[in-house]
Amino acid sequence: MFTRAIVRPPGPHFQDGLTTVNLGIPDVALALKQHEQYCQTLLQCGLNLIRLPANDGFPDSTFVEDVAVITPRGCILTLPGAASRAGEVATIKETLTDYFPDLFQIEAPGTLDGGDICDADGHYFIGISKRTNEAGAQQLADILLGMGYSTSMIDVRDIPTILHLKTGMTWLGDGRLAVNEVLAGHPALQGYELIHTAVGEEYAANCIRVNDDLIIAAGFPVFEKAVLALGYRVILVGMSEFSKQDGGLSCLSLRF
Ligand code: CIR
Repeated sequence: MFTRAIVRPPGPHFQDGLTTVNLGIPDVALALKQHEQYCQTLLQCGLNLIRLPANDGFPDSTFVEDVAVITPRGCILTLPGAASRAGEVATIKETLTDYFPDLFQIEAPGTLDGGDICDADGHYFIGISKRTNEAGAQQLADILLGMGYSTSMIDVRDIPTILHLKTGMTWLGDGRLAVNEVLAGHPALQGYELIHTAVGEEYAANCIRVNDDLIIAAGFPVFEKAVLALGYRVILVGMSEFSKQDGGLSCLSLRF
């Protein structure tokens, strides 16, 4: 059960952040509107919001998910794999310390982005990606093991369409994962019910289950229909401007 979420709006230079996709330059005013719609949705789901101020020194800092991994048993500060993002951790540490006095920390030479971590009810899938290296993944696995959790690693480095593990999969609860085809065959995912995204709807695989609600990106009708048919209470949020910067719904908040 989540009660809180940390969010940070995009700053005036949001369009200067990193991207690997060719979807055009984001409209910052529209991104701000979409961010507010996202915040209102989390409020509607019953969460209290901890709103950090925009930090224009870090154009990707609206993607707060990447700087920490929060579990019910403790919080781990990450060390983002992109040099331009490593400094974001210091800008959120104080806020996290208010809630988690004993923070763990991923340390060099390890790197790790929160977007590579998928919590499936106490089993943590850890993506090894262009951002999360093996040393970072192993440090996190050791910390999670110490907390009594289990982990499995999924290497996505050779999948060009997947920046972070959660670009391509989400834990939906109830033994289910939403997945892109490129991940569906991975041995670590066997035993789960897999909800496949349709061709052309890969972006929809990044969604967020918040207590009784499932927040999905607007504009993916096949996926929407599939999750509605499974009985989820679905809320749609427009994500066009964040998708241009490789960001998905999960990236925009730290929920705990
Ligand atoms: C980046 O490349 O780091 C940002 N433009 C996007 C980060 C998206 N975060 C995520 O998937 N957790």
